[in-house]
Amino acid sequence: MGRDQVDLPKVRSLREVLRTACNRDCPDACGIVATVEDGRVVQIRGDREHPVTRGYLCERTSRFLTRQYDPARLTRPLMRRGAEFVEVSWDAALDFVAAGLERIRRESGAEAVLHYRSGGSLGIVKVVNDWFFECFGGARVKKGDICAGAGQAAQEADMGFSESHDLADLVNSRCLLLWGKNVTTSFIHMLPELKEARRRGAVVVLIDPAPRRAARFADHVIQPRPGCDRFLALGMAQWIDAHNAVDPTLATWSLGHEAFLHLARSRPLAAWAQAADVRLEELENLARLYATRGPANIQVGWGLQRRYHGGVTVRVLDALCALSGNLGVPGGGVTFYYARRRAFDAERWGAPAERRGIPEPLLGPGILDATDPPVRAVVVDNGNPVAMLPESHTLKRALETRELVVVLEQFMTDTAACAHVVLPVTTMLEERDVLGAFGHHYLVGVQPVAQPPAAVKTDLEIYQALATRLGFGDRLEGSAREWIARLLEPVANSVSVESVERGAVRNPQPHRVLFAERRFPTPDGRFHFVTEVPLDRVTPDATYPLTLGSFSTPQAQSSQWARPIAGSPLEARCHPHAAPWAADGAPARVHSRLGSLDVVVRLDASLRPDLLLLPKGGWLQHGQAANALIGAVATDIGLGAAYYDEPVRIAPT
Ligand SMILES: Nc1nc2c(c(=O)[nH]1)N[C@H]1C(S)=C(S)[C@@H](COP(=O)(O)OP(=O)(O)OC[C@H]3O[C@@H](n4cnc5c(=O)[nH]c(N)nc54)[C@H](O)[C@@H]3O)O[C@H]1N2
Ligand SMILES: Nc1nc2c(c(=O)[nH]1)N[C@H]1C(S)=C(S)[C@@H](COP(=O)(O)OP(=O)(O)OC[C@H]3O[C@@H](n4cnc5c(=O)[nH]c(N)nc54)[C@H](O)[C@@H]3O)O[C@H]1N2
Ligand code: SF4
Ligand SMILES: [Mo]
Repeated sequence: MGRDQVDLPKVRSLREVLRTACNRDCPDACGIVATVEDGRVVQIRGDREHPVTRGYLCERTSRFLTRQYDPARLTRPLMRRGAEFVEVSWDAALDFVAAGLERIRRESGAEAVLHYRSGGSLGIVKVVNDWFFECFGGARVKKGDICAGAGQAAQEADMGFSESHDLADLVNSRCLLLWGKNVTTSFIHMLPELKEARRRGAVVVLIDPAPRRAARFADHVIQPRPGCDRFLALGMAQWIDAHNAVDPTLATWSLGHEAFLHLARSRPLAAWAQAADVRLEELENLARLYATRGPANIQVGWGLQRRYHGGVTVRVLDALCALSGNLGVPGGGVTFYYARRRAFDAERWGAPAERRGIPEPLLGPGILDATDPPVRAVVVDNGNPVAMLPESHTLKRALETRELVVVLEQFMTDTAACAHVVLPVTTMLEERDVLGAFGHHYLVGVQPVAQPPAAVKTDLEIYQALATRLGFGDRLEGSAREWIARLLEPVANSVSVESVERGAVRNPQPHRVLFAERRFPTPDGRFHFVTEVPLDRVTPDATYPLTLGSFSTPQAQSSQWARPIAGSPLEARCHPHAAPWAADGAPARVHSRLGSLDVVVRLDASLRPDLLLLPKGGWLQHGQAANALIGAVATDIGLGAAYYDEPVRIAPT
């Protein structure tokens, strides 16, 4: 044996640098570079080669390793015994679940089972979870989408589908309206494009009743009355018309612009400004800027449409874009959503559109009220509806009164705590999948980079094991990689499993500029102007004078916190005039018609005095769920949830 060999260490260092992606419910779909030592991830950072990620991750995911290695992570199947959970074997848990589902289907039909999947992962392989319930016989499903349902339905009505120009096209804009777009919290990888557009001379206006940090990236800030943006936009349409800035070609590719303009002219400009609670000059200046400094792009925030009139609000913004000649031009457009599932053959594996379901915003009352058959079992994966859907207490009661509740989870969430069986699942660092993004056009592969705890399974493995027990195992067969290959079928000519595993690949389908030919996938090929806009608004009363906003915080992905929140007080942020009796830090209580929560007051003079903000994602078991105060109300179209229209009051304790 030579000397060199003797000196070699016995075990080679198992330090590897691996590429994967972040599957969280976020527009950015970042590439991740993970440093792994002996199966344990010791560092994650943003992929520098991903054209949108550009080497950095957000605050919440930079801290993901504390979640990954949190001792509170679920690592064994649990079954309820009275008020307690006990650890059981996988066979015991899966046999129990399969037997329960089979019995309920035999006695009441497959629709007595409700499957609820939400945004725990945007990985496309998660559609196999839905496919399980189709093969099972067609379980009940959620209808609509609390996240973006109203805005998507709006854009489908106007333009046939909801898609966007390439993110990189932003730099061609000379005027950018961030309309309720929280770029510093919820879409941080838009910032480089935004900064570059400004460097090239774009003027940026933030239109948001609660502007916060995003104001730093704007030249002007306008704070309309919450839920009243459509009045501001109608006023702008009137100004554009009065100043002969209407696209002269409209009649050849659209329908309804006359009726839309009739509506815009139906009130004096000052009345529109007053209805939106902005100054007349603000409205006029905004209209002038938008109409004369083209190409101009409107970035429609998702928060804007989580209101009673959310759908019609987005329709008015679409109309404004079309009216002003900004549709279909580089640097223009009205950007709401990127069709993240478009590259995938996902619809084939989900529930058909006519399947009976429960509107997602009304899930709690919907489960309680369902008949013929009633909902007897609920299976939840990738979601924490008790904390995240409106009327947390109703949802909790709905789950607690079912015969069988099964939750596939990583942590003992408010929803898992209501289950009869909790099945522990892998995290995004432990599984294989592929992502499309709802904020850009790149696809990227998710690879397992960490060793999962021994007794943890992927959703795919769990549903495959259940399918085998229920006699349709063959229909779910295939590894995650095989499923990815099946799902990538629509783009198989140019995108392969291997290519997405190597890093970001642009989805070849979307045009870089949308609707350049001014042809639309609507039934008649035309753009449709909204012609009816409700003019009423939610008027807070003396009992509940404030409107509750519960928007994203940098520290959490919905109810998944980067740092523990138990023990730290829930902060309610408001203008000093909204709580004139309070000093900053004072204890108080927030009341709505549904209940109340203990808070500490944070005074913030940058907010409108008619708003009160609580963080999104607080847990019910910590007394911090904003959704305990928010009523289950659907948006005007698309079955979104009107999360931000709940009137509240703050009072000393
Ligand atoms: N850090 C973090 N990032 C996230 C998430 C998270 O939980 N945490 N969630 C992710 C998810 S699920 C999604 S869908 C997206 C969410 O993206 P958004 O829904 O855009 O997220 P929010 O940051 O909550 O922003 C809502 C914004 O809308 C504004 N707004 C509310 N009502 C109105 C109104 O009536 N008019 C106007 N003009 N503005 C209004 C609010 O003031 C706020 O700035 O972000 C994702 N990103
Ligand atoms: N008050 C208020 N409520 C809101 C909002 C708001 O702005 N205000 N925003 C709404 C929006 S936009 C959205 S999208 C929803 C989000 O609602 P949810 O999607 O329910 O939100 P999360 O809290 O992220 O819950 C996802 C759960 O999935 C788990 N999970 C993660 N990965 C996996 C996996 O691979 N498999 C399984 N089985 N589980 C996994 C996580 O541990 C987490 O508990 O919340 C909505 N609720
Ligand atoms: S949560 Fe969003 S911004 Fe953060 S790392 Fe994941 S994809 Fe990127
Ligand atoms: Mo969302």
